[in-house]
Amino acid sequence: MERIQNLIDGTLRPAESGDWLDVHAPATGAIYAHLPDSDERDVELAVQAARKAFPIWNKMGLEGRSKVLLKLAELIERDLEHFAKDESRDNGKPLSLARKVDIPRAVANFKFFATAILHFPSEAHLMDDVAVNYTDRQPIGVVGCISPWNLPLYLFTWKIAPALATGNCVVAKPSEVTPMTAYRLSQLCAEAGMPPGVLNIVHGLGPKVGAAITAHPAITAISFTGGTRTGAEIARVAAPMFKKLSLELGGKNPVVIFADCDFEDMLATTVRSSFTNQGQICLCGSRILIQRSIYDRFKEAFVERVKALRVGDPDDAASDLGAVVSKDHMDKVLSYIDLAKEEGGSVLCGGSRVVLDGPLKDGWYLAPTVVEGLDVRCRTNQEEIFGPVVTLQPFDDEEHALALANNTPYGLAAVLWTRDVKRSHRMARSLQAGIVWVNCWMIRDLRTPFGGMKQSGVGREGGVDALRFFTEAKNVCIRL
Ligand code: TXE
Repeated sequence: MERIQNLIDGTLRPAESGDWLDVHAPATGAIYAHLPDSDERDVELAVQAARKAFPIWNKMGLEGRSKVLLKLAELIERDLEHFAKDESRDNGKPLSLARKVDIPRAVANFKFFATAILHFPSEAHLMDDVAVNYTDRQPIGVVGCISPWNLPLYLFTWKIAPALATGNCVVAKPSEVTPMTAYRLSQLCAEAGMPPGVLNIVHGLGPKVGAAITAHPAITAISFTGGTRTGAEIARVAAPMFKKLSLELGGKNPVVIFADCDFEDMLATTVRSSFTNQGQICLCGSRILIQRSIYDRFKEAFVERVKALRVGDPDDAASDLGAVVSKDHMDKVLSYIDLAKEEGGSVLCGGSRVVLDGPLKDGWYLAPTVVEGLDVRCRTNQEEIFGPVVTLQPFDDEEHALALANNTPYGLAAVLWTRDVKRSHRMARSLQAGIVWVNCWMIRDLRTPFGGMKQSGVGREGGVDALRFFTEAKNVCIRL
């Protein structure tokens, strides 16, 4: 059975503790690998290596760093099929999705930031006959990147690529639930020409490794994506240490459907925005709000489409949904379906575990589930479920739609369906969300600011925002 290793100071090595944790394949429920059960000793070694590497990495300059990151992108692209298979096995997502979205996006993250850094502008401010100011953006030093299990390599690289491009050295922790593709990446760093210690990957549990990264005084900035509760814990420890923090947390995203939308386009996209990656994307729309005049038409057509979705072997190209990421997570989602019923909801389709045949019989599969009849304030409509479960609610007019859409503690994304241009502008301004998609979903331009309002997070990543987050701005003022 394969043993995943930490990457510290350019060396692949086990945890200092010598202990191992199990890695499961969600498709079968079986243990298929082990990962190091690291702790603060491994984080300390990683920090020391990163500090040592910092001047070397900076001396390579923009061009030198850009070349290494582009090479890394090229190597992932070369091994795309292996990466996609590993991602699907580790996470349970359909192989077709890993091949089409996850791994190409990891490649794109490296390419984007490797070139963005070459075009990163700085400002100058001239004061008449007095002085000139310019902004010098320097790397921070050693930064921490902590990532989740839903889009493992995609989100891991979304953090480490800008951190490295701007000249920082990184101590990174992938999710213990899905560590495999970050390990594969660590096997390519030397081939890409990355000096030892520039990127360190410490595997293990959040409360041990993640907490040690958060508390380490030499790690002065932390980029985190994960649950809101974990984000609050990180902020509790890091804020009094005055660390820079970027927190990308959960969502409870509304999909607002007006009667004047392109119905067929909306229907097909809403099936995707509900159930892609088994609903385990922070950007999935989990509360579908439908204008009352088309509520019944939508419900009938949507439920018919959802019933036709195939839950199956992630390796089978015909599977629309694979397995959810863990048994714990499956149980959590099932408990929310029970809660929805207790709260008075009617399950229109799905609502249970799916048991497949043969070697997949113990895998963690859930039927895509649609619930209606719930009040906006109930827990099912307020808390993040993060699985293949959506609720339907009718609304009367724009004002009512907004009241429902904004009535959660979250504010990550919103989807709006209408052919009325003026309404789309009005609604987009008033929806409390970091991103509003109008007549589309999941179109991502890496130059745009990405992040959430309210309990969906603090700060923005992507494009210039990421480059700014991972640098310290210094105003240099020179007397004329
Ligand atoms: O995430 P955690 P979990 C949501 C989703 C899900 C819930 C819990 O609703 O059901 O969060 O998921 C590390 N200090 N999202 O528990 O624990 C952990 O090891 C530092 C939304 O799996 O937040 C992992 O690497 N780090 C989300 C990372 O944090 C800690 C994606 C995220 O795991 C830590 C995932 C600690 N004390 C879950 N404890 C999104 N926004 O996309 C854990 N970690």
